[in-house]
Amino acid sequence: MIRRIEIVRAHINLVSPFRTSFATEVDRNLLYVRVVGDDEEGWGECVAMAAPLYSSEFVDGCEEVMKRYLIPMISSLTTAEEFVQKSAAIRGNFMAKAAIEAALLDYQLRKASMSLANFLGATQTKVASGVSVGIQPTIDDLLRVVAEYRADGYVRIKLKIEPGLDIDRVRAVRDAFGPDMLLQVDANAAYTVDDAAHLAKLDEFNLLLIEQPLPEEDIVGHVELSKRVGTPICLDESITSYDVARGALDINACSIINIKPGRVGGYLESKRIHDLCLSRGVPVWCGGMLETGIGRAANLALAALPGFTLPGDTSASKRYFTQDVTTPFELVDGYINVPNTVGIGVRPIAEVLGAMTSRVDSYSITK
Ligand code: OSB
Ligand code: MG
Repeated sequence: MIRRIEIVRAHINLVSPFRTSFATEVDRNLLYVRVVGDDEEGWGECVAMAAPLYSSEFVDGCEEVMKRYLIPMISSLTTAEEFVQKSAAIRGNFMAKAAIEAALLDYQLRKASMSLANFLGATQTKVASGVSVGIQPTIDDLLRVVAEYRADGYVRIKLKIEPGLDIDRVRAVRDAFGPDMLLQVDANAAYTVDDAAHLAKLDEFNLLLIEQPLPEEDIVGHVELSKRVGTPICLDESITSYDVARGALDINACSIINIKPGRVGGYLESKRIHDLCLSRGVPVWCGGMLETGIGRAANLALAALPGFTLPGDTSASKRYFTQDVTTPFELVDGYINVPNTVGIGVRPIAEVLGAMTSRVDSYSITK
């Protein structure tokens, strides 16, 4: 029986600033959900950023939605599946819902002695890892950073781009690392459909994909862009649910999807999107939101499903943090092992989390 839900607020620094077209992140403002039962507990990580710059959600807003609307929906016997059904009445707020769903899943799967990977239908025991490279001050910096990640063993490089820091950056990396390196770009919605001819200049670099070139709401713009650019278009921000994914594929807005559990409201919804894409032969890959080990563990379980045929942004802990909150995830020959014990397979290390924690709020479950 679930006795209480805790919201744990904490802080962690990134090993280096991460610049995208929308912000420069130097740290993570963390929110964990802890489901505490009689003899088991479950953990989930909220992926929302401190400010609503990637999507409309932000971490303090997620906490407010959790405490006012989502936690009151939970009773002592609520399952993750029931929570997803009930919380559908609350519109949007995917990242807030996903963190609670993840904690409930971890809790119930631990009680059932099953791993999240098995529960979701994983077919791999390790997943190939890519790395997302932030916008660097200069091309020399970029080449140095990419060389370091290649030396670490990352099998795919993703370059963040924005208008003015795009074609030349990609050309420099392609020239330096050769035609065989798996390479893709992510614009985080920084362009408009009028930039189609400009983005088509990326076609000569044989990229795996261009991720989210246009704004979240401009799904129809991506249809037009897909016709004018040869490189496959992949959607990230725009795909907020199974229904949106189905519609985007129906109208040919994209040919690849980045699945981020936080962005679509959870692992169960992610699985549905995966199954849809697998049935249609559409490749998917697992995105990231600079998660610590709690969110990373669950993402690795998802990324082990058979439709995840492209390397994800599931990088090793040390790419982000000097000391992760869990046992660190490590890259071995370009792969990261999928946790295969029970639930998400990891727990925060008490002393590490304790030192990072600013506040814990506890909500008793009495119904
Ligand atoms: O667009 O994929 C993105 C990080 C934060 C917010 C959005 C994105 C990203 C990344 C890094 O690209 C993914 C990761 O390594 O976790
Ligand atoms: Mg992205």
